[in-house]
Amino acid sequence: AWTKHEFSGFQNKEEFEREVVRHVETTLARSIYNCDESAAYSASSLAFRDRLVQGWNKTQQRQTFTDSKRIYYLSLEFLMGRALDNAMLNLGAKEVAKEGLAELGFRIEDIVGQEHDAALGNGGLGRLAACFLDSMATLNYPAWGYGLRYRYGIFKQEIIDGYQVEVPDYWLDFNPWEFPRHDVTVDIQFYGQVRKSQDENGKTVAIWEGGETVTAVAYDVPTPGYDTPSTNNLRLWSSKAASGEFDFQKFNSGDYESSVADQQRAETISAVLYPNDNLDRGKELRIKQQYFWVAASLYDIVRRFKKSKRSWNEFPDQVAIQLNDTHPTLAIVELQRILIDVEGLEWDEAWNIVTSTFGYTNHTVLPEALEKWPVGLIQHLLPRHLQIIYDINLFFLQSVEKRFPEDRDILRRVSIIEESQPKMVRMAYLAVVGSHKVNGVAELHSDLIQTTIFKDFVTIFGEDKFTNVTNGITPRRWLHQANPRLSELIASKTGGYEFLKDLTLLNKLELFVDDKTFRKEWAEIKFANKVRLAKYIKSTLNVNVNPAALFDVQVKRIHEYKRQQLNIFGVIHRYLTLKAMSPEERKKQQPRVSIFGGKAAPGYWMAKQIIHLINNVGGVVNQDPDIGDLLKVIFLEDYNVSKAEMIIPASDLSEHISTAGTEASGTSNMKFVLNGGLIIGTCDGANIEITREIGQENIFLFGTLSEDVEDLRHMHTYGEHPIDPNLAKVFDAIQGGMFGEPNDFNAMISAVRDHGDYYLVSDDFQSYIDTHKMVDTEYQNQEEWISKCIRSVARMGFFSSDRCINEYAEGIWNIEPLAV
Ligand code: 26V
Repeated sequence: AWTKHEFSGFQNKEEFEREVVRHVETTLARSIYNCDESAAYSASSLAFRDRLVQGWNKTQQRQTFTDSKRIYYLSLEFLMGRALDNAMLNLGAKEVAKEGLAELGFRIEDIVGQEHDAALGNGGLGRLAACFLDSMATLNYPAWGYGLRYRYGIFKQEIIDGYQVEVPDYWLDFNPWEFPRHDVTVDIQFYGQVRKSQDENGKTVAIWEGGETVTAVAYDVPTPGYDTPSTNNLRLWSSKAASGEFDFQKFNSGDYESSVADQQRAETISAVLYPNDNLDRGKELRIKQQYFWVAASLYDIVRRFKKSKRSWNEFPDQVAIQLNDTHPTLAIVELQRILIDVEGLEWDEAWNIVTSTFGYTNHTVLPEALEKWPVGLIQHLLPRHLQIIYDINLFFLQSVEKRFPEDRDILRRVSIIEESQPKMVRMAYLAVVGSHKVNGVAELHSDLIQTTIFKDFVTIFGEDKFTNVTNGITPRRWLHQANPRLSELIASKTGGYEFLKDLTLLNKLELFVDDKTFRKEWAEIKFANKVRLAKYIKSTLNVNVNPAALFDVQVKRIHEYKRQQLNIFGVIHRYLTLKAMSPEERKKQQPRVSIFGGKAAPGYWMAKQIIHLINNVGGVVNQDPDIGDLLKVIFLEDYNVSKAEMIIPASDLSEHISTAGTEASGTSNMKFVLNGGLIIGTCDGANIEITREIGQENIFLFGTLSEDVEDLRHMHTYGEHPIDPNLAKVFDAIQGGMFGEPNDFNAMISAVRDHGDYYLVSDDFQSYIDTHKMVDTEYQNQEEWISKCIRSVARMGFFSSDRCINEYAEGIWNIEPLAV
């Protein structure tokens, strides 16, 4: 009723139905009388795809015609989730599709539910890239995403006997959202040798020759903006054997097997997404992926630039490249190589162009997550690139030495080459040296990188090179798509769906905080979302949960720094407390459902133990007749984007409880608040800015501050540190066998008790428990709770990824929207 879409995919349901029927009968070659949900999904997608392609072609033509500056977002991960629902909403034709599908005998949720998630990412970093694509298209920026077309996305998680088991995610069986471009290919070279030679002017040039070649094939995915014809391109590269490499000689001489093996080896490069492992070190295939993708993308970008016949010094006026973490850092080296070895520019001129083109976003300060590659491996795989890295480092260190002759240690500290055994290339340092701007993803995180890992570089390059761009989320997917009823209610109070394009309009909701019917509808929507999740829990886990209980949710990758162990220890404490109460006393307690979800990296043993403990606790608590509805513990299998869309709107309270200073930003914290849930959290990442925006009375903060973490860790190592007494009782219960074989959890307990409690679980335990008590009390006052939720949502405008993209565009990319 509130839709006022300027740009619409289908005029009416008849038009949509005609297109669906046409695709069923012609593209799918099936009878409409034999059309099941899967076929209806395929045909609906193809119908919408046709509409997307129209806007897409126009957008690309216009970008070419106006020859404006483009932004290229290089990311090894794009966690897109489902595309059909998003296309329907962005094209303003979901209502029409719903009615059309109903006439054909389908419910739209069932059809949308047929789609397999595009899960080409690990977590926050990959989902951020997907939100950015949505915002860049919506704001009409001329932007391209570049990534890898993995045959297998992030693994699927099964829980068997309480343990995580990984299953491959083969997702490409039928994917209507990609367009293979078999004519857009790039040959990528690996290995070989470098020879010095003289060019016609007698100048010494490097020639990289020999080795092997793998071909990159482009697959294009249209990414539509909301309520605009702008549709940008996400180009994903797939690897295949270069035509010369599929050795016909071998083939003909009967060596068929080794010829096929060569082919498979080439295809391996884009075969599988790496799950963030516990330690990010040294896999040759991973660096091959990085170079393959970066080299193909740069070739494409340079090819497009050269068509304009401009001079090279105009390159940074036409091209901005953003590096999503250090994964694409070789792009810096590759562009320098192209400019000096292929295009014949002088080093300094080339380096000026390179550094003006790149921006680098850092997403973590955790030392074990900072990328380093053995020098020997790069030497072997990319011999010319290693020479260039050494030259970049030489010139950089020379300039540093000149400016800081008195600092005897600085060269060792800032060198791109770590003089360890073996020597390593520090990718983050290379990214800093090769970019004109470096940004963190929340204020605290940006401050931390400037005072810790990049401190010396701030001294060398000056403060202006370092900046903050606080992350954001797209309200189209994370409010309108995930929570259509709440979106509609907001639209009815803020003057239509304009807030989806200008999220600060949410502030109009504050006027209605005391409006009785509004509040009632608000509460009904939350309840309905909880009922839906309760049904899902019943159908998948056969556990009954009471939708009137407080739903307490922690869904994110499992990692010690995110502290799911703190959460489950807190749940055990709650269970022990309830068990110790008299039945009368128990009746006064606030019923809770503790909901967990998330994947552990396959090689991260401790994370897998945490999942096991959560499941074992659920197994005991959920059966306990003393407890009933007072406490349920749920682990939802295979958390992913489409499940997030169901879970997040059903939360009353969500947990963002990382050890202060470890979570760069977090983005699910924003999604939960935007959907009318409150959060319990530490003073970490974007929690701090969320608090500033919504008011500290609307958030449950607890725990150590980041500036105190180091001292506490020092005390753990060198001083006395008695364990928190309530936590000790929890450990006793586990070790007494209350939740299965106690030895299974020795390592988890030892990490806290005997090995320095690096993540400060014991230090924060009491304040965590106390804060949960406050939550219980406040939840009992539903009227006040709802007021807090409404006020919070009203103040969340800042966290739109549209604001975030505008900041990148102005502060880093120097690029403007293209009028449509
Ligand atoms: C990677 C690894 C790799 C192995 C060792 C353990 C470890 C720990 C963390 C990471 C994260 C790498 C980068 C990343 O994904 N950062 C996330 O980026 C999000 C978007 O900016 C942000 O919201 C998250 O806070 C941040 O963890």
